[in-house]
Amino acid sequence: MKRLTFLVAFLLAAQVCAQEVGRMDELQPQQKADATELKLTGELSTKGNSDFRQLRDLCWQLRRLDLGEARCTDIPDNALHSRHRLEAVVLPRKLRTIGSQAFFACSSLRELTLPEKVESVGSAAFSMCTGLEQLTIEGTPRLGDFAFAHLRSLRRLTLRSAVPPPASPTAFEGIDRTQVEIEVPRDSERLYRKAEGWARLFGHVAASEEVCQPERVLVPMPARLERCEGEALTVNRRWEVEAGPDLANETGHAMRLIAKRIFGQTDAPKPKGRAVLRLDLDAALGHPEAYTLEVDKEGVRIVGGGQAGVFYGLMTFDQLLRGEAETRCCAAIPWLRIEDRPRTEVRELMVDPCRTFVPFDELKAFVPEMARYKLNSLHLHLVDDQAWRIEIKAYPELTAQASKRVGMDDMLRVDSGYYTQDQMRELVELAARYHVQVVPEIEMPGHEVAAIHVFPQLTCHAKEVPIRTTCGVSDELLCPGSEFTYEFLGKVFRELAEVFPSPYVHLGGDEAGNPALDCWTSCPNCQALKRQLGITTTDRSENWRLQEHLFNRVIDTLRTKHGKTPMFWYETDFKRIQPGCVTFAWRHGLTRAALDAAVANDAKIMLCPGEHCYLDYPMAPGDMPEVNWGMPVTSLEATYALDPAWGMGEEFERNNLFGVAGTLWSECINSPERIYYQAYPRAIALAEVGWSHAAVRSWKGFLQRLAPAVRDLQRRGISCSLRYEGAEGFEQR
Ligand code: TNX
Repeated sequence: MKRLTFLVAFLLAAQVCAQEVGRMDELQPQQKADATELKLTGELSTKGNSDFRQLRDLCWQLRRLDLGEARCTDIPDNALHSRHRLEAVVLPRKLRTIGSQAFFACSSLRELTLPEKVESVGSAAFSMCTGLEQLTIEGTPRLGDFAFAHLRSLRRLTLRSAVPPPASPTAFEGIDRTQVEIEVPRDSERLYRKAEGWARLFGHVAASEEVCQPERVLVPMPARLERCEGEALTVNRRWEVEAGPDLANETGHAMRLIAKRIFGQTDAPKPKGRAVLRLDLDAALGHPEAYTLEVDKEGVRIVGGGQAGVFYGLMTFDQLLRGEAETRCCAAIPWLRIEDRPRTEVRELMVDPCRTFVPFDELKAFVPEMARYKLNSLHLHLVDDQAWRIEIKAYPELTAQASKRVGMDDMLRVDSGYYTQDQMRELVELAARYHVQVVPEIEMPGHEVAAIHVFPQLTCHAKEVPIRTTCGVSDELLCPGSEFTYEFLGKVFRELAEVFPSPYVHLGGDEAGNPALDCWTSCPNCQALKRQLGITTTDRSENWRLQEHLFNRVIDTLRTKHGKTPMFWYETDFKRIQPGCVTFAWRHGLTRAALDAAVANDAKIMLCPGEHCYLDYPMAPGDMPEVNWGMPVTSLEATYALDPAWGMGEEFERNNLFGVAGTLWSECINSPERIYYQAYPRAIALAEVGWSHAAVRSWKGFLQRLAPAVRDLQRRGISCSLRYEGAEGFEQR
């Protein structure tokens, strides 16, 4: 009877959807954007701008999807990645394979049936489908790593096959089995209990016996790692944290870390004996981020050059406990001594909440993850042509009129939201606890269409422009010949200075029109300013001096009034750079020119060359974002290959190198989970580039040490791209 009710409920749920078409190409763009229920019956494509990519990225309101009659045997990787609104899906009857992360974080899905012919379910295919209550598996598909991880709401699992499907031991990771009713064919339960991958779900968990091999698991690689004589320290103990003064924050991290890794394992046997995690400060280490970590029979001792050093020692300890990440925590750690310190000062990720808004809680969640790998700077790109995302009290119109739009290229979706100043203070405070600084960016003179839309007088001829809904470069620029521009920027930067304590402010400076700075040529105010500055030409040739004037005035205010160091994206139009500024080398192929300019002008340089550091680009051909504005590929190996000194030698590194940064421009990143997918694992490669000294780096070693980090990401329900050679399952696909 119960089953009948389910069947009726399911049929109702799957009831023929309102709109029925063969393939997506039969629908108009607006129909895709409006669709809430779709039934596709044709032969579905899986590559490029495929039916699946369109379902995922264009049908942003889709709630029910019926593919039952579709001619489709393979659902590609990431097919409906993070479609939070999707409530019901009927899978194609002829389906054979489901790709990795195909339904990752489809958090509104309630029930699901895997048809009988399905042969394999890729890794993390349904991970984080946190609303899924009922799952039925008709046949015997191979269930990949973390395929159904974190199904927190799962209450009923029905398995129709008498023979257990071959399952990875992690396939059902993070499921509270006391909440799940499992139904298997009569007389099969014994088989399931014994079968690989199922034992865990049926209640048997073998404790880990792993003795951590630090050389194989730490990332970024520490400067020195030495094994010591002695029997490995068993981990299952009663841990106590002892700390010297001024380490309250780090003590909190230490206790949380122990609770997450060691305690709280439901099946762990009683702890045996005591162990101490001792934390101390010692300025003699010579760098606030330096630390030493020792393991012996008493426990673990971490000494930091400053609080950040102690924190990084803890992050290393966490990785030792995680070991190979076959389980959450290893059994023992060998006696050892680590001496570690960073190679570069600033190791940064840039997040772009303009093209796609990042809800505040998701933005906060990004910080602890980057801090695990000793990344220490979060750069927030708060303003662009497509949106203004930060509350400015002097100009409430900015967020009121420019933080909501419909459309980002072919995705006709609503994108709205902004951060209040209080939220930003909260972010700054949270980030500080993880030793991450938050650097705000306000673009000038280009990438400012959102502000110009609100205040046309910011641009030449007070031109009225709509908020931009496509990617690319806009020709409307802030007008350097108008006093209002300076008044506006002055007020904006004053408020920012009160919210963000970081000593740095980023001023943008990139892609100011095409041809560059041309908007100023026909403007009477700009021409008047030229005359004032003694510039005799009226064409575009010396417009760079207007840009210099604009920057100099703003830089002067930032330095004298707010004590800030300005940063900007390097363009060849910056003919002179003020000493002490930080320039970002980002343009593909222009790194050497940017470095030479920085050295010649006694400026610092942040290395984020597109060919290594643009994490918005796909990691391999066909990886997300499959449809984009023509991005090249930035492979994991390319990111890892970055030399932060760019072959310029030690003197450059000492005097001019500021750090390394990875960018996550969000034109094509349309969900928070996809930010992680783009960032990881390349952000881990970048972390090693920035932290580890050349002598301890090796690509092969990195790949080996990355595998446990990736497994741990998956275990914690975080999305990441597996499109790199050496990743589990990469070869087959
Ligand atoms: C160039 S990088 C830009 C951004 C885009 C990005 C896309 C830079 C300083 N400017 O406005 O979002 O390319 O990859």
